[in-house]
Amino acid sequence: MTDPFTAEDAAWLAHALALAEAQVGRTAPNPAVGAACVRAGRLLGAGAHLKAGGPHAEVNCLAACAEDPAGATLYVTLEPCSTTGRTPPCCDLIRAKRLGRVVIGCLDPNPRHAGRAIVLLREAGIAVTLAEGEVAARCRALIAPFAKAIAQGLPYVRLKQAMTLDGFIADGSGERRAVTGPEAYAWTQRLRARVDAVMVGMGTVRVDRPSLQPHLPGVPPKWRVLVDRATPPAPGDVDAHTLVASRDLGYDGRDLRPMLRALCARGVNDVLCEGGGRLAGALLDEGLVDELHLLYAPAILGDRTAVPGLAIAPRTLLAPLRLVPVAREALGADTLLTFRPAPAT
Ligand code: AOF
Ligand code: ZN
Repeated sequence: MTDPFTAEDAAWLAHALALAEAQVGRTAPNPAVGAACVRAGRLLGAGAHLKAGGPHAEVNCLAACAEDPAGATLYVTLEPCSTTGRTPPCCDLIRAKRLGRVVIGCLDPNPRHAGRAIVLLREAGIAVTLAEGEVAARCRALIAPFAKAIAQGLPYVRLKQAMTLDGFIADGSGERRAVTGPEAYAWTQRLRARVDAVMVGMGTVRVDRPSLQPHLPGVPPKWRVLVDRATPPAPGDVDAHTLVASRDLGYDGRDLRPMLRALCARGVNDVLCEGGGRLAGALLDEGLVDELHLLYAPAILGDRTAVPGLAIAPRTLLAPLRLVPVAREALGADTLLTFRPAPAT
């Protein structure tokens, strides 16, 4: 008999999920995970995984319980680990603390653990429920970058481009000024805080000198990845948090895939590309992009010398690069459109 996943379970798991979501962008190369321990509708304790190499969410949650959690239900957004990594297996702790039931948000894509907790815990007489529905989908979405990195050795790639309605990121003057407004800027800061690294082409560094760091209190610095195809970085472009693609990631000036593999091997699961147009185009042409965030300002340049934001290899209307819309949002006067590339047919 498996215990059903109830509406009350969904609410407690959502509580654990909120704790995990607050840690996104801080736990690389590990996933963000949250946990809550509940008895008879009452929260005994909760916790999240705060840092790679540190205690897992289950450990922090059970340590936070003011009373003995024996017989209680543990809600955890990711399947508990079952072998020793940098920290001991959480399944052992769950057994030792004699929890009565464990509700799991999603299975661990890590082959060391995948599905094993369910068997191990049930063998120990602990009821196990796998979440379903919307909250389960949110638990999976939360660890999508971790899952891709584990399965493919490649980071989850987000592409952000702020453009005019006719798809330009700058006019032909060679100067760079902000295309979109303050709300879009604030949104970009929050996105940067959630990823593990921010990547740009050297051309963008030359004209823009972006700091690429989220300027938000309490957010640790991110890797800045400079993709140097033709232009080498100047000493002033590089700081302690900079990775130069040719120097640090074996970039040969052409194939981006091996460069991204090397970035993943450095513990980056989630990377945000912020331009320029040719790097964005090359990532799209190589099929390396997982999510596109296109910010459109209500402005048109119509200038043939202006800089296109998505310089992919030209296609025809019969075979354009197809995208699947995911979300639309107004950011002040600007519009944020989020897409995923359509699966190849
Ligand atoms: C975490 N935090 O809360 C959970 C994880 O090297 P370790 O011991 O930290 O183990 C990392 C693996 O543990 C990770 O790849 C994932 O499969 C599993 N679960 N990891 O960092 C957590 N529950
Ligand atoms: Zn664990």
